[in-house]
Amino acid sequence: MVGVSSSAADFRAGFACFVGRPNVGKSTLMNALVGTKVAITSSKPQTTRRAIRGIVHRPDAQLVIVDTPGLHRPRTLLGERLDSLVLSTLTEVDVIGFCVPANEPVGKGDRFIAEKLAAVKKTPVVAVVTKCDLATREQIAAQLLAVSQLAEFAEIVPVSAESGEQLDVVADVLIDRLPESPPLYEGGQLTDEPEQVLVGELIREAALEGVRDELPHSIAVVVDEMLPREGRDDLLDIYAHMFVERPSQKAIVIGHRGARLKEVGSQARRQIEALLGSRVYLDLRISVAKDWQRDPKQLRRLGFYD
Ligand SMILES: Nc1nc2c(ncn2[C@@H]2O[C@H](COP(=O)(O)OP(=O)(O)OP(=O)(O)O)[C@@H](O)[C@H]2O)c(=O)[nH]1
Ligand SMILES: [Mg+2]
Repeated sequence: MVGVSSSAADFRAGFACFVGRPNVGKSTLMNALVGTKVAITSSKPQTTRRAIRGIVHRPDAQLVIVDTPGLHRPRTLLGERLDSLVLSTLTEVDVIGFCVPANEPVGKGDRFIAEKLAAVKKTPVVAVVTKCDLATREQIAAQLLAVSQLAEFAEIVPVSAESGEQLDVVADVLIDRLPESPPLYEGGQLTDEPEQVLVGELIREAALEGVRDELPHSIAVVVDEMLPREGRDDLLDIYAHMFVERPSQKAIVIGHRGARLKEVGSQARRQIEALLGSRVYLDLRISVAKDWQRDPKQLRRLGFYD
């Protein structure tokens, strides 16, 4: 455990999770609160596929945020697995942050989630109206009202992860609902995701850039090996595999004479080097794992368990 000068009595620590429809800004908000990129983000819905923890350190508190995949009516076995991951996370946290964007009408998807949250009776739910920089004051006021009519919430807070406005308020209302406890993680630790997972996610994020339609959902990445180059302490060799579901998708990702794959590789490498603070050689291969989103065996191989 970590040495802190304050006594446990005036220190709070615990878990909050962010839930909401896909693409409402959950991961961006977690990253903004943590102050670094823990989870990848993209303009494509269903970017997050794991419950990723980011840790906010304050002198009076430690807030562990669990970012979850967007909750939606699933169309594939992967979708079902992700939804059940979210639902099991709900029961394991001290407070739930239900994210609804300021710039889209409250709809079916939000009501679907509000119903699921109502079933978790013991845990307080804070509604977070995200992306407020994309809405006018009037729109934000109307959205706060619309959200208040969805269900009973402990609080409703508007925020913008982009501009940083109200980030401190979101942290405050979540921390208010944490138990008194000594810190759960070492000071300075920002996530407990293994490096290999973060690296795989950065590769997937780079691959999501510029692809459309169903393709973003079809991409999965596995990092097979990460090891220092023999005889060198300044270079890391990373062997990774990208999977898509069909040969036609493989052709798109590779691009004309391999141009796209090369671009994805160098974009990912820059991000990985920034994360690890080391030079990186990235060996990135691509294979077809036919219809992996619907195949229990392939899902297991790609790290999605039931
Ligand atoms: N302008 C603006 N854009 C935002 C804000 N928060 C998120 N975004 C954008 O919204 C898109 C989705 O953000 P994510 O954080 O990936 O959304 P998510 O809810 O984690 O999505 P899933 O993981 O797919 O469920 C990205 O293009 C973000 O840049 C915000 O506060 N302001
Ligand atoms: Mg996300």
